[in-house]
Parts: sequence; C-alpha cells; structure tokens
Amino acid sequence: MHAYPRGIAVIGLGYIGLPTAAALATQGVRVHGVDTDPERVASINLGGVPFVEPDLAVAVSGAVSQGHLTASSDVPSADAFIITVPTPILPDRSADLSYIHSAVRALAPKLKGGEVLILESTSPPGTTQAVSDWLADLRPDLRLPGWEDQRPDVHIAHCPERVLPGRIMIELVTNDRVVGGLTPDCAEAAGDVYKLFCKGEISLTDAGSAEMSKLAENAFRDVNLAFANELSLVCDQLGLNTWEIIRAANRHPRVNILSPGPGVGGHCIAVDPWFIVSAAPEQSRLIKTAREINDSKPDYVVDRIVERASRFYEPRVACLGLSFKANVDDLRGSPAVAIVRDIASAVPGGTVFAVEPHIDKLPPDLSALPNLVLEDLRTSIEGADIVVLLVDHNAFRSLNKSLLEGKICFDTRGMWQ
Ligand code: SAJ
Repeated sequence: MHAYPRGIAVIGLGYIGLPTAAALATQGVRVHGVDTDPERVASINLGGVPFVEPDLAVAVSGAVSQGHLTASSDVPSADAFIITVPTPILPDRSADLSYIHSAVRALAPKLKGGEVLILESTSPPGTTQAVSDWLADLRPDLRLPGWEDQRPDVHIAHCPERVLPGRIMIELVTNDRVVGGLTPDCAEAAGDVYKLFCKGEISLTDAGSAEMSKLAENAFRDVNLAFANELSLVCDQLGLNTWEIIRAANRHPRVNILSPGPGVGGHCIAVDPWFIVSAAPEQSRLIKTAREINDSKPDYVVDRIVERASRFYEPRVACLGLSFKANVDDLRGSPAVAIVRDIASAVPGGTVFAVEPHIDKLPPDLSALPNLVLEDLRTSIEGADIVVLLVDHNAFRSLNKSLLEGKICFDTRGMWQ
C-alpha cells in the first residue's frame, strides 16, 4: 500500500510544478496538478506541455496516459501538498507572496489532519512560518507545528527548488535537496516526499535556513556573473579581449570566471538576491552592487550598437536570440528582449530583425514596434549591416561564418570567438 493513498497535489503547474508533478507521477504516485489557468489544465490533461523543456513532454504524456497525473483548477484533498507558485518581485523589490497566500487559502479547506505541506517557491526568510500563521487563521481547529510541542495535524516545511532550466528533468532527480521544517518532524515528513523521486542527498534543516540557503545560492551566482560582466567592461575600456583573458585566467586551478553576457535575466537570479537586500539592506552591499552591475549591462550593449548604427542612414540590425538564456523559449526578464526593444526604438528609420528559433510570434511589447520583425536566421543576417549575438543558442553555434563577412558583429556571449 502506498504511503500517499490520497495522492500528492502540486499547486502551480509552471516551470517547476509541472516537472515535479511529472517526476512524482513517473514513480507511480497519484498526482493532482492544480493551476488557475484553465487552458493549461486542459492541455495537460491531454498530455500537452505548455513550454519547451527537454524530456518533459514525454514524461507528462506518459504520466497522463497511465492515469497517474491529472490536472484541475480546484485543489483536491491529498496527503501531501507542494506549492510551486511564483514569488515575483514587487516595485519596492520585496517578494510578492500573494500567490502563496492564495494557494494556502485554496488548500486550507481540504485539510483533514495528517497532511504534509511543502513550500517550494523561492521565498524570503520567515515565509514558511507565515504559511503556518495563515493556516492558523483559516483553520483554527487544526494543531499546527510548534504548538505545545504536540504532533501537529499538518507538517509544514520548505524545500526550495534548485533545478536549472534546460536540465530540469535530470536535475530534479540528481540534485541534492535541502528540506527545512518548522520542526524536525516536519522536515522528516517532507523529506520522505522527495525520497519518492530524488536520488540526491536530502539534508534536513530548519525552515529559515532552507529559505536563506536558496537565496544565497542564487546571490552567489549573481555576484560571480557581476564579476564577469564588470571584467568585460574593464577589458573593453582597455582594448583587451575579455574571452581570451578569461580563458587564460581559468587555467589557474582555483579560478573559474563565468561568461559575461548582455545582462543577467530570468525570474530567479535577477530577482532572488533582492529578497536578501530587502531583508537586510545595511549588510548586503556586495549583493546589491552585483545586481546593479548586471542590470546595467543591457544599456551598455544598446549604447555600443546604437553608436555603430548611427553611421548608417537606414541601419539594418539582426539580433540573434530573445530568450533569457541558451536553448530555452523563456523570455521572462530577458536582457535580450530589452536590448532588441531599445535598439528598435533608438533607430526608428532602420529595421531590426529578431531571430528566435524557439518562438513563432513576438511578445506584445515587441510586436508593437513597427520597425521590428521576427525573421529566420539566414534572411536576417543576409539583410543586416550589423549582427548582434544576444543568446548562445545551439542553433547559432553552427552558423556559416562566411555569412558574417563584411558585417559589423557584436558577440555579447563570446560564442564566435
Ligand atoms: N549567464 C551568463 N553567463 C554565464 C551563465 C549564465 O551571462 O556564464 C546568464 C544567463 O544567460 C541568464 C542568467 O545568467 O540570463 C541566469 O542563468 P543561469 O543559467 O545562471 O541560471 P537560471 O536562472 O537558469 O537558474 C538558476 C540556477 N541557480 C544557480 O545556478 C545557483 C538554478 O539552479 C535555480 O534552480 C534557478 O536559478 C531558480 O529557479 O532559482
């Protein structure tokens, strides 16, 4: 008999929730996926996948056809609930917890006692406790963790997601997990859920440490990316080849400089460090400065291109890549989108060709620009005076370099070096 006879509900079927639901269902667990978007629910129930992620489509269609995964807009009763909703950033750069709060409101009436409630959404310190406090208000009949040290009716824990887009289905299984409980029992109960599909080590800790460890991971990467981006500015200023210098420096056994780029995007690395700054502004000067350096890189790229474009009467600029990183279709927080938009606005008499093999139509803020078109790679390059590589997609790697002859090239990723 399965330890979760009522199944596991995964609330929020986005980039993390849907792969997690599929990974659990692949192990034979009955999984209920919940999402507020009815189109997404309908598509998943037909075995469809709403975004590009290697191996996800086959996992979802297999799990749905075997009857292990179903989706709905309502939260069902279940033995475990995993919350994987977004925590976007607010204008004051604190975290918007409203989606988590809504998820808690939706699941609260379904609790009968004996459930595990896991928050996976990236969250500032104290959010897991806030989840418990919200539940206390919604269900005063339930005994919650920590109360009089009795066994709680609901075990509550935080287990931050840490998978890399593009490798989600692999990393879900192989990455180690940090599981932080409101009590040690809570951590253990939540850890058991991950043992169903995770082959990595599952470390148990308290909820606050789990929350902060996730923010620290992404802030660490952001600071390292800022170092690489700042180094590229220094090298440009001194007329030196950044890529050559990084290649040379990385031959040192304890140096591993990341690749500079047109900026740092996405909905994680470019956002999560601000939650640390917001929680402890006086103490987080380096983390804040790193964010500012990375956020300033797109403007630097735009200025350099517009300066070269100003030498043409009607400049034609091909911009290769729109997604926030290589080989994904995710345009959220993408520096490439901002750069393409700003170039098109800065050269109203010219034409900008956007090349993005993973999408078939431009997002609304770009399609509104009259001099910007989505075009295929070859046509764009052939028609351009200036070629700007913004995303290091595999599709651009094998480009016939003779096509670039006589063009002004800006390779923001060092891929053609
Ligand atoms: N980037 C560079 N140069 C590099 C590497 C990345 O410019 O050498 C840029 C990318 O193009 C992108 C941004 O940085 O714009 C972030 O990309 P990423 O690949 O570093 O990270 P994400 O946002 O896809 O995923 C991160 C991961 N966190 C860490 O590596 C510490 C992932 O493990 C997390 O699960 C994810 O954030 C998340 O959801 O928090």
